Amino acid sequence: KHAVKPSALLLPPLAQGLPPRPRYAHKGHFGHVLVLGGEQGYSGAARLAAEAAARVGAGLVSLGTRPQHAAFLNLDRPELMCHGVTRRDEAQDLLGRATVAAVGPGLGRSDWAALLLDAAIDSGLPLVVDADALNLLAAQPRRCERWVLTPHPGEAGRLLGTGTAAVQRDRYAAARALQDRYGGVVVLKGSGTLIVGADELPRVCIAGNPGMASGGMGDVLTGVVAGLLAQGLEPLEAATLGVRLHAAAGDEAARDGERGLLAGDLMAPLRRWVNR
Ligand code: NPW
Ligand code: AMP
Ligand code: MG
Repeated sequence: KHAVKPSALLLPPLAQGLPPRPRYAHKGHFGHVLVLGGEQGYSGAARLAAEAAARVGAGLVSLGTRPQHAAFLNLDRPELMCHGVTRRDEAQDLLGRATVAAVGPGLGRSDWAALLLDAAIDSGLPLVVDADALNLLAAQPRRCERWVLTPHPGEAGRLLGTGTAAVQRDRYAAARALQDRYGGVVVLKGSGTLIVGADELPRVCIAGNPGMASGGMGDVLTGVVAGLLAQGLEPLEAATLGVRLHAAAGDEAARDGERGLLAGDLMAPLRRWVNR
């Protein structure tokens, strides 16, 4: 019933998604990612997503976060532009300068979080929606064709109202149901990540490893997909290539051992894989 297209298992070479950079290139050619997230206690998630977007080649990366985080979040990564956001017009101002927004890493579920998600949806930009933005979406379902949703099985269970176990019993059916209900492209994460677009048979990524079962790993994937969208890839291609780059980087980083693998360890391998 949920057959996988045989060619899905024979995905094209990793580098095929991104052309070589022209000699005359400047940062404006590679898009501007805005990451929205980083509630008190979870600022690291937004920081990881932002660095990952930069590591796969986005021209510019900004962060919109709680004002108390803006001053320190880019101290060890000054390439990132960090802004405190409290009001809707401040979010709109940042969104107006971005080409892609990634909303959700460490976002929390407060009124502030809902304000940032609403502003991102209303911006008309291509979006990556992850983590707490998915939990907000589960509470107030909406449909959009411009977004890539990246739920783990727990978030998928909330989005479908079925719980984690039902999602894991039939991951193909769950990914398809998510796409039917919410639109766009759905990435159902976990071992054997599925990528589903409208009218498409699911694509599956069998790379990656259990070392990647550690905090912040999904936040890195969010940044990777956003960084690829910023460079002009279509949502389904950005999601597919993003999942594969993330898994390949995770497998390279796991050469030092699966246990103790940290999300930040993927940054250097990501740069190598995106340049292959
Ligand atoms: P169970 O227990 O099996 O029913 P949550 P979160 C399930 C931020 N972070 N296979 C599992 O459910 C994020 O960005 C910040 C099966 C599990 O207990 C978010 O904003 C960090 N089940 C926020 O924290 C680093 C699976 O989901 C539950 C599964 C909350 O995000 C950490 C957990 O999910 C984090 O990224 C699988 N493969 N994967 C930082 N450094 O700032 C997940 N589940 O309750 O949505 O919590 O994912 O930690
Ligand atoms: P999150 O739960 O949002 O932090 O996302 C975790 C990320 O790590 C997703 O991209 C998962 O697919 C990946 N991941 C976690 N555990 C595994 C595993 N056992 N095998 C492959 N990938 C994994
Ligand atoms: Mg996550």
